[in-house]
Amino acid sequence: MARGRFILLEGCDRAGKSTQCAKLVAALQDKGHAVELCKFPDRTTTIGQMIHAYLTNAKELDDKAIHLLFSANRWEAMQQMKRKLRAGTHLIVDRYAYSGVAFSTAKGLDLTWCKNPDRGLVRPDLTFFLDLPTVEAEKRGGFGEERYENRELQEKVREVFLQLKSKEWVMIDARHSVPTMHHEILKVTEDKIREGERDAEFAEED
Ligand code: 2DT
Ligand code: MG
Repeated sequence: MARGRFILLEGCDRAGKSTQCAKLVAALQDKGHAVELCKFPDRTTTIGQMIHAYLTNAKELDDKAIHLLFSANRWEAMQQMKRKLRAGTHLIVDRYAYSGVAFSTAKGLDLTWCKNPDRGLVRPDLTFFLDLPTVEAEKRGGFGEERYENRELQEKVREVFLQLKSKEWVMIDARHSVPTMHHEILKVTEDKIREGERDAEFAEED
């Protein structure tokens, strides 16, 4: 059996990541795939509740301490994510370590220091970056409710994201309509899933 694929959607706030993740999960389920959604930060755990308190301004934390909590929130999910991937379940992931590095570096922490705690986490097989100019993000509903949701920081975050970008990233113009983006994301994801299935077949023939 083919290992599940780890599909990551990254991007700035209000780019439509959560909408696209939900649509991708539903479309793959419809086509008969085993697929689950993961979201970071996962606010349901004890660590996630501390992160939530910080993001909603109920709690103050040192920049390095909150960075490590975001990373710990990924590490605490690792065993379960690996088990699911091994069992053939595809994971659609809403934010991951790139967000961790982009936000903390934008706040002024050292880039290499920020990358270190996430070293060794399971790597995505495919990364989409939903790119949206900050002025467009600001026009969308809800901007400004949580910590980090201001133009100055968002612009820096986007710059760091674009600095982290590798040639494997699939760039999605988030100014496009929801269905247009979905169509493209689904097509590239299905190609990646087929590639994984082909690799598994060849491995069996060996
Ligand atoms: P959501 O709006 O997607 O719930 O994110 N963030 C996220 C970090 O600073 N570091 C991280 O490692 C992650 C995963 C981005 C809430 C905010 O948390 C930021 C926005
Ligand atoms: Mg948010």
